[in-house]
Amino acid sequence: MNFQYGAALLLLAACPSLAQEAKEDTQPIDEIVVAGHSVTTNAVKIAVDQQMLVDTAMTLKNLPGADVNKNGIITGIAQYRGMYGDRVAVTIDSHAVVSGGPNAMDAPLSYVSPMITESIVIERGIASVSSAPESIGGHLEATLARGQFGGEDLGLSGFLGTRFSTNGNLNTSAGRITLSDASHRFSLLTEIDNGDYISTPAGMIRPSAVNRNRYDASYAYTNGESHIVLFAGQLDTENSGTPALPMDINYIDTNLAGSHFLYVLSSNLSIDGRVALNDVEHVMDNFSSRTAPPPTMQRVNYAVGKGYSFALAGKMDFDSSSLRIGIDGIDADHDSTITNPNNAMFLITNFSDVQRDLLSAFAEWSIGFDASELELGVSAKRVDTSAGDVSLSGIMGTAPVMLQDAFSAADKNLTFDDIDLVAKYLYRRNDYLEWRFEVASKSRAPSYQELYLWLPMQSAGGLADGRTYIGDLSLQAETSNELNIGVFLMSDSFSISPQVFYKQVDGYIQGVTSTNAAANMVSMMMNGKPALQFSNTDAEIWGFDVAWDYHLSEHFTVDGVATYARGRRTDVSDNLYRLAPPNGSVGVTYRSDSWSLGARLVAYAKQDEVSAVNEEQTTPAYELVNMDFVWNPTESVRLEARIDNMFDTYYQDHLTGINRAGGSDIPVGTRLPGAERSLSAGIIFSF
Ligand SMILES: [Cu+2]
Repeated sequence: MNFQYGAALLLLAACPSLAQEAKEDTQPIDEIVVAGHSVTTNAVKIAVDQQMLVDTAMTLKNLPGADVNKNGIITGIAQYRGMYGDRVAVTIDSHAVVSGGPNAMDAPLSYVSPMITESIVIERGIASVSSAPESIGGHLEATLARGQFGGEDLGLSGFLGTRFSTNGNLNTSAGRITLSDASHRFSLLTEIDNGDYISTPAGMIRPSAVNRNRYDASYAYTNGESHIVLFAGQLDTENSGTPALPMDINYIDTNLAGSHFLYVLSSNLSIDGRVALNDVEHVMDNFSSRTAPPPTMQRVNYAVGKGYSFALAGKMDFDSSSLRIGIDGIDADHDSTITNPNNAMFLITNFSDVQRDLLSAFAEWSIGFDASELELGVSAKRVDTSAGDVSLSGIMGTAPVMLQDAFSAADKNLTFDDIDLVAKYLYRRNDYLEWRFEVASKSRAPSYQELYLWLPMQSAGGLADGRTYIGDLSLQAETSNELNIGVFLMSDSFSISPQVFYKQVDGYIQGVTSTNAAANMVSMMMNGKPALQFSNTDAEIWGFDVAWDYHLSEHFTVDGVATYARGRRTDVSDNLYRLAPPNGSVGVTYRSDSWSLGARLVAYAKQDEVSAVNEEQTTPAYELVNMDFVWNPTESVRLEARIDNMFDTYYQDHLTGINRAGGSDIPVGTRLPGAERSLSAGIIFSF
């Protein structure tokens, strides 16, 4: 605890006089536009619907600090500054989504199909306590493109568009129709994604097909100040490949519904709230999309997840400050069963009646000074978890039965109480210079897999290291004490925004070689290696990221980003698993009134700071060149074309994972290569 207060005092003492150089506001002085994404000291904003890709998570690649752990073509897990998975909070229209797959096959960003997603905003640096209750690794907010309110009379608006990529005959088509006037808005959205196997310079990746439909219907009302939105939606994914995982998606069926509102009571008092529910029914298997193993080894995993999230907050505005107080929570239930289609006796309850309920109360005070802004936040969180008894049948040996008996006898009702503290200070020195200092202590209670995985399995939230894991009922929450310092410098033609960060993570939850003899016996039979048990270790992560742009002339811009994050254990000598290697890009863009043409060089360094305990393979460095062209012949028509990997380079993205699927051109155990030279084209008609 001393660290937080000490650092906060140090921070305040180091800040220049608060009253210096009066300015009207302390909004970010400007934004840097890199590859069409805008970067400020506070946030990175991506216009997702303008990106030609099928997996929205891929928009995170090569943004300052961000990347994506990719286990399949639509199974991208957000990574930010060395953290990923449950550590990074992803919200959709400020609602959390309960994932159904114990291996994160339906990671939150798989719910926002790219052509119907308006934007993703990454909170740069440390997430505010009001953004998401658990956000130790940062926060991303995705917004669906549900259209705008209209004029006095009811009118129709919307779009219809399709994109095609030669590689894998990948097609994404989407449309929106909105009926709206100044106070009512009714919208229907749909996107349909289909594709075959992806080709690389080393051959085809099997299975890498994609079949996904997404639907959303919404109604919104506003009186100009207050508003309410109601929505219902569906995700329908079928037979999609996840070659870095032991099984592929057979189907994912998710229903989503919810509402959020803002009610302005008076000029200085408002309340806002939200509630959303979703349920997921998911089947994956290891034989229908990839080469089937022998009949005795075939598995079907049926998983369901359901739950809801809610929040209620009030905001009071005073002369030069505002106070936001609220509660939020996420209740999630999970069940997962594994069977063998060739053996009616075989059954494992992987997760049984698992519940994880989070409740948080927060207060956030924002104080505006002449040239600066201070935000102080505190949140108190309680996570209650429980699990039912488990069973198994049709399995040889006494070790699994010992694990089952031990798990059934144990107390599985657990409670985690934690407090998060966040302080952010923004200082605008003048029109050309802005500083940002942030300090926080953030926590995360263990995930349900980390606690309740009782039989060694690979259902580890998408880690995809090929190891089998068991949970630990005595796990504690992990706490990250962190510091973030940023600066934004600009002149008439040049802007740059570097940030440095350091996180000390106490109790960092990570698999370590198990000492449980029964678990190790089961694991040895499965893959010849002992199990890894989720354990509290210690770690530190540090790094920097930067975005810059330079306007050569009215039409020509050069821009770039660079990201560096380094993570290692501090209790033993090892590196953290699956961190993006140092990477960066430089692009040049020519923009006229109706068209633009850009070329971008993307470079990733080798990654040899790998985790020994996860048996992580190193990856060599590579460079790629991509080009894109956009033309608006009229206001309502957008034509797009893209070449990815122009020189047909063979490369392996360190975060793409190792192939686990037999019958592919890529040998099992080899890191999956990136796509070969691919041409894409699209047309979008707006009305
Ligand atoms: Cu799955």
